Amino acid sequence: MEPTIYTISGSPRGWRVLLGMVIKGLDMKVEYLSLSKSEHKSDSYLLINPRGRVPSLVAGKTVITDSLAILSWLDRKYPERPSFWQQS
Ligand SMILES: N[C@@H](CCC(=O)N[C@@H](CS)C(=O)NCC(=O)O)C(=O)O
Repeated sequence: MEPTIYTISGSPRGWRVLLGMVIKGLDMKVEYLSLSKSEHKSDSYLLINPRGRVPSLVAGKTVITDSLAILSWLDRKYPERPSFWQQS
């Protein structure tokens, strides 16, 4: 299943993940939640992240609710262009 990133426009932690996607050359689905409508506190989003925070990644049964953990997961799933410096 195609990974989906949930974020809010202007979220610094969301930017962190979107920037990581750009660095890695990934074109993934991004769902923008409305801050003014509190969509990050909606019942449906709280099923993804009970803390009601963004960003989150959903890929099949995999749900990750922290920006650095998302970047780490993306690096393992798409290792071609690593985000993190690796010692050889
Ligand atoms: N440790 C989390 C922090 C996530 C976080 O605090 N996100 C903020 C936006 S940058 C948020 O969702 N704030 C909304 C709220 O707390 O209601 C991460 O790095 O992903």
